[in-house]
Amino acid sequence: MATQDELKQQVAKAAVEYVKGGIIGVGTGSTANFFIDELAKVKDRIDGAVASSEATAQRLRGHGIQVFDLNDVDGMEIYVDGADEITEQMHMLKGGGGALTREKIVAACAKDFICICDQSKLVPVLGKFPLPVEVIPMASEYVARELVKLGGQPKLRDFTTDNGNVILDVHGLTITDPVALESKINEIVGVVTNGLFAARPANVLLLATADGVKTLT
Ligand code: ABF
Repeated sequence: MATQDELKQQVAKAAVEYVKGGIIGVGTGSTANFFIDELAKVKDRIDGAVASSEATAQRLRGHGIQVFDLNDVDGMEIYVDGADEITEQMHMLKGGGGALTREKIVAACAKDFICICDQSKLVPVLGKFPLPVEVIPMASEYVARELVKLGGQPKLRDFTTDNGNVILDVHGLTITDPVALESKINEIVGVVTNGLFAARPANVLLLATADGVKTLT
């Protein structure tokens, strides 16, 4: 039976099929890292990449892939990234790695979001994985109180984002309407972004299973 890392590698290889050229948006996390390693093998096919975190930028550069500033790029055909949870409706919960804001920005500039996951990430309802919310540091206590009113139990992560902000991980949510909750949390003053990627869901889910990589669209 394949290990979780082998599954991640399989799905990373499958994602390379979607790389046709131009500039590629690249996510963050262990599955995205496998994708970067596979992307390096076809780097002559592309002009470069836009990274969703400093860690990803460093790994891309380490492979000799040119990293572009998002402001120097008109748009991208694809953004490839993992998720902490995803539903069959393609709604995602992301940000366990703390890069949610840049991930959402880079994803917004891409025509298609290709989500790469192993089968453990596919869930019927989002929320078992704590929902990350990036917050301006001075607002963290206020935002935490507002999140409690929404039924969550926020915990401050011991972490500073690439943008110099903090993250509240919200436990105890059963997210039956991710589109509505994404917008509601974003309306709290002091919130930069939350880890629900539902208003802009994935276009393609490549899911590594024991029976091979499945494609959901
Ligand atoms: C990024 O990486 C994040 O949004 C998500 O938190 C994480 C998934 O990491 P991994 O691929 O290591 O499980 O996509």
